[in-house]
Amino acid sequence: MTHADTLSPDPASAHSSASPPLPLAQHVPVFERPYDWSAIDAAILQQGAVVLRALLSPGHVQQVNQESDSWLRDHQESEHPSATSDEHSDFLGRRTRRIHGLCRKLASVPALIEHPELVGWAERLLLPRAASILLNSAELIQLGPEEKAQPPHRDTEAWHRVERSTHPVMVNAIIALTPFTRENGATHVALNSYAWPEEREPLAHELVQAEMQPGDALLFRGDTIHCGGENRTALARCGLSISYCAGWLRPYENSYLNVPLEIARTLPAKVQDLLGYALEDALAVGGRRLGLYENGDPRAVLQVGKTPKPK
Ligand SMILES: O=C(O)CCC(=O)C(=O)O
Repeated sequence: MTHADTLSPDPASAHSSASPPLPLAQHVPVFERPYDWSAIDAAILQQGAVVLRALLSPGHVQQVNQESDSWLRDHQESEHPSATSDEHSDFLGRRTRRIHGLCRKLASVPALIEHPELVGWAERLLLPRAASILLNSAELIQLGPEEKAQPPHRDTEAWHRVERSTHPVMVNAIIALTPFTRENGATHVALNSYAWPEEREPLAHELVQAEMQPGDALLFRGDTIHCGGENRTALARCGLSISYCAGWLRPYENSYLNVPLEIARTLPAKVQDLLGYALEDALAVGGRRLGLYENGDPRAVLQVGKTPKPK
């Protein structure tokens, strides 16, 4: 099965001479509260990305910012990319600080990981390709002054053998915790790029920036080409990326290691599921079970006194 069999056509090339080509969207589609989720889902599936105004309240944003500022202040030497290669460190950004393991570092984050609107959205987009969803990563991104633009990429490149299709296998929500502006590196997005051939790279005018106010969120399919922009200001641009993937994929963030079992035990049940303490059970649709603990349900390990011991 090729991409062309399954994906919407490339709007720049798919029209015959009889019908004029569709103009490329100049802006990421924007939705205000009350959200029309069927229109939002359709826009993301068809164009790749949307901006939601005011997903989080100002109070919520303030709480996350207070917690992350305090963590970053108390851990000056950590949370810089200590990536596996120079190339990867360049990709992550030499002037960018990234916090992982947020469930053990920032008290407000578990509620955001299980945010009903985000989880509902992720399930609607991902469950056509899986029996369950997982947290792919929860990452606080502080893009520092003078940071360079990231190379455009698809998050799904991580799973380079998985075919792109009508539904993605991963979705990402980047929540603005400061303004996201053209000058400070608002995320660039190539709309419709989920349907492009692998080798097609975006032209400069095909990358549109998602300008946002604190509390707004950029929601996109993980196979949409995007990148952090260049920060030409003296202040950091801060965002919280919460991404989800199909339950049969290996997530980007290793939550079993980043969130120790004794902390996982204290988290809400839905967050535990999203961290991987639930089976991916595809028996009913002709698949198998994944994520077993001692041949059974991994939830067993969450009971106090059930610390895993080698037998
Ligand atoms: O910071 C951003 O705007 C995007 C970050 C991103 O795409 C990444 O780190 O992979």
